[in-house]
Amino acid sequence: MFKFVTSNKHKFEEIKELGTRYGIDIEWVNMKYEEIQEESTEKISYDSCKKLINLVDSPFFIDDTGLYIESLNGFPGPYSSYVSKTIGNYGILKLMNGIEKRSAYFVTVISLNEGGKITQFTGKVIGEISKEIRGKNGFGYDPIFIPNGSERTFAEMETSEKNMVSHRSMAFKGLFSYIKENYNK
Ligand code: ITT
Ligand code: NA
Repeated sequence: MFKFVTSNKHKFEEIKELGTRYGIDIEWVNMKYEEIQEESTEKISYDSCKKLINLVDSPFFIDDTGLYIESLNGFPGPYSSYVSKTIGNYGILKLMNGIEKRSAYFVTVISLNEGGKITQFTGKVIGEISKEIRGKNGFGYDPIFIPNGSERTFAEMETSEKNMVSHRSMAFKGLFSYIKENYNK
């Protein structure tokens, strides 16, 4: 069975919902690991995966995600976790006060380890930062992110709706296709 190493219960719940639809069983390894401070989500994800090779049985994967706000030159990007814990969604809205150009995107980079061989899968969703905090579902930046084509924030959607368009679901579709092809499930 494939293991998903994350300290974030919400990430696991999203992936479980997707896995069920793809007929792939995922086991949660609830573990917090250190992340290097880097510019690229690919590098952070790769490095974290590599450090876990001797700590978790193969095959396993991790998910590294960042929110990139265009008018803030990509901030918080690789600092998404720290920024969420410090200034949070109110802080982001304050920084964006008076700014009309509100486009932003989420990127997820999954790194899969199979016996020391690492493969990556990327997903992205473009949208905009809302003008107020809206919705109770989801986690992190979900209450301030409206994906293109919707009027609602991710936090105003059910998990299954978020999974139709989200960065994470796009990356996992890549992973799940790979698993189906290579493990003949
Ligand atoms: P793990 O590293 O243990 O998986 P984490 O919550 O630290 O969990 P990330 O570093 O990938 O995960 O997340 C960076 C930040 O972005 C963090 O504050 C999350 O709350 C936020 N985030 C990640 N995915 C998100 C999503 O789908 N919707 C909203 N916010 C998200
Ligand atoms: Na993380």
